[in-house]
Amino acid sequence: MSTKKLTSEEAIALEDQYGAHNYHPLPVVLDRGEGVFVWDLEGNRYYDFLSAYSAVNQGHCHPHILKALQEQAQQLTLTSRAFYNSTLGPYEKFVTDFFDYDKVLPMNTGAEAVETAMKISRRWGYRIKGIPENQARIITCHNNFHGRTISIISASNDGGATKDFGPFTPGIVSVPYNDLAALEAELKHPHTAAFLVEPIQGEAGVFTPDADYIPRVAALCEQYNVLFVADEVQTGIARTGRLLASCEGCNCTGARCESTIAKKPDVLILGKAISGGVLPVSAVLANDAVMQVITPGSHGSTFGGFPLANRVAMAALEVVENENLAENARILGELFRNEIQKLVDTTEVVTLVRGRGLLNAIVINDAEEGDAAWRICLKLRDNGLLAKPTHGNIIRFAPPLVMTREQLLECVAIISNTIIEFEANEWRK
Ligand code: IF1
Repeated sequence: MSTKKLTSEEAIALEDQYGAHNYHPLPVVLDRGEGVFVWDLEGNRYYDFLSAYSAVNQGHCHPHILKALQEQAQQLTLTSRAFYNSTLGPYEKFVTDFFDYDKVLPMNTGAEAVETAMKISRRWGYRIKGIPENQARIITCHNNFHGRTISIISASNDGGATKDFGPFTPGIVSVPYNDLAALEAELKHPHTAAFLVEPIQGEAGVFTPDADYIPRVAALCEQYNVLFVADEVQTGIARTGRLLASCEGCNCTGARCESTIAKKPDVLILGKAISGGVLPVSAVLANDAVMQVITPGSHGSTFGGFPLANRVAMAALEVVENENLAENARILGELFRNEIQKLVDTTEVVTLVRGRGLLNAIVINDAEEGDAAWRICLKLRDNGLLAKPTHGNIIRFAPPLVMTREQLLECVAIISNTIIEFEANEWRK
């Protein structure tokens, strides 16, 4: 590879010519990151308000995580699971203690972890609940996002994600989100193995359910002997102001889970930030009564539980604990929503702000097919802040959790000024 630095224009042209067109990125080419900031090829600095979809909760290139990566990279990177490795046991002990579960099944991407949870659910359904062979059902929610595999998109009602990828995996039913009556009706079906749910729907536009939804979901699942499977790939690991969003109804205040007035998920799916965005690391956690259904040969992955990932994930979780990221997210999140609410009260362009912790979104007063949110994101970029629309007229705001109060207030000013300028110069014109 040549050592000459590309221009942003050249980098975009290369991606356009040689890469599959499965994305429509905001036109900015990132070249370097540190903490809450990223820089483009021309050296312009931006606040990162996406954090790689909440994978970089610990901030870019966190030195504690990079140290673990570098040390382990020089010692041993990959062994497969055909042999034991010296980092896996310590990591498994660490992560199960951290989240208060008996066992973990390590994987790589979020989608793989969701697939793993679906397999665990089906096996549990047959072997423990006694569902007749090949009859197991998994309940999911309308407007969910759990990943891109064929079985996962079989649960999706997003045409863009599903069109012409059929036939789909059977045994998946769907209910409206935040609707306990609809859920209960499906839970009653004796062949139901699991309810798979995001504690907050990210892709749907940071759709935040009623405060008692998740605790009541947990109770209903227990009542009907159905596994409560929480997809915390995006919401987990301090993002929403708690270690886990599905513990919202629970008492614990510390970084680690100390449970519990609320029932924890029977199966917990983690990804993204469990590595601080350094490597694809994901995990499925459950207690022995559930995880025992997984037997040698029934599931695995070449990389799942690899030495590099094990060390990196431990370091990434240490950062979450040592730097009180859950508490910081809770405090800054409240400040952010309060400040942005002042903007909502004075502008016609934004109709509402919602979210929990530092997973927030604003809704732009435009049709879903409109381009106002996209144009605002271009202006935010020009003003030094990167965010991306979801579902057309919604803009998600999810900065790294290592942000300071001063930085957050500076970002609120960028967002407010951008919207005010947009209203003056481009709105309805
Ligand atoms: C893309 C959204 C975020 C997830 C939940 C599993 C996965 C994801 C709750 C799969 C992944 C991503 C992937 C990314 C866009 C994105 C996303 F906008 F689509 F919703 F984060 F907000 N469960 N989310 O959110 O994890 O296999 O990707 O590691 O373009 O697909 P993965």
